[in-house]
Amino acid sequence: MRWFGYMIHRFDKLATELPEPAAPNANAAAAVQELMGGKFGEMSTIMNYTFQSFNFRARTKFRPFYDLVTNIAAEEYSHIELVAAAINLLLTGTTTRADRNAASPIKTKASKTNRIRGSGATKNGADPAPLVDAMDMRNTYHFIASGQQCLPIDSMGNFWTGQNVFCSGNLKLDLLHNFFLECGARGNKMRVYEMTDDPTARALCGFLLVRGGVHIVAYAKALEKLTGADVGRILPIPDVNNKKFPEAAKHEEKGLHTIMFRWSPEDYRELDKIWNGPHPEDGQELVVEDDIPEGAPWPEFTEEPQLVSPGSIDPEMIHWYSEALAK
Ligand code: MN3
Repeated sequence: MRWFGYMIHRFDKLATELPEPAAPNANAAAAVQELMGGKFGEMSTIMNYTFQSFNFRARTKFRPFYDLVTNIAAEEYSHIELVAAAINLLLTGTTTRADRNAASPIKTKASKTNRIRGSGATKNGADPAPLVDAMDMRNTYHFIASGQQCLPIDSMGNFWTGQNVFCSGNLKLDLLHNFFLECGARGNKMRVYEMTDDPTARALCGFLLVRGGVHIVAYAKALEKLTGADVGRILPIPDVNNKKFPEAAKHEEKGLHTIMFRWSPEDYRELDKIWNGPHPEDGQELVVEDDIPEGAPWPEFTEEPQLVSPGSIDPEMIHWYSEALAK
């Protein structure tokens, strides 16, 4: 098998480790959706840079710029994955676990309308509603359209749209857009951070502030190399340094804000023509690393039987699987 001929090389790892939520938190998950499917979310960054890379003209002449946009597009995949994992961690356990297929009848709290005050019992023997808590959650798609999982939507439940992709074909304009997109994304991350003190959401925002910060500096440097303008002088946008956020500062202490990873074993060799010199905010030297980060394991997401998620499995298949494992 020849690994390096494939277009996409995927690893079953997350970009960074996410802690368990302090408690299940569906409304924090709804807020974090902005970082997935919002106008400035990770779906927008990946699709903007992907389309710009597909459409890039005169690649030989503008090789460092092509390499930069294309390489950053690859990193954005890991950001979509990480946002998904954070949302799914926050949603796990947000409704009462109950299995309608279980031998004994499901025992959960009664729905609000049928509840007998202070008893947990229902009037007239009404069937309990294990998803009743979802009635008060900001995003009911999480419980109706998915099994308490992320969707390609923003924090208000609007589905992501290709209208968020800007791809003018003019390099200066596209780079200026990308710089603006990353600054807008940064503003959104900061505000989601300020909305919740949940450790999962804040770890996500902290990491994305650092890696998104790399992309802000990358597009600033690209505009500088293309035009001579000193774009780095207007940073940070918005006007708070990443080091003010503890979950971002811990990554910057290890220099994560100075590294451009090369997301290919063979290609994108000219990143260092743009990614070089001092970081515009703290003056540390920028470096291209030829290896991608090791990553962290995906969390194991518990079954949610009240949503029949993931549902049952053929007993013979379980038997076959346990036999195969025993060998
Ligand atoms: Mn990103």
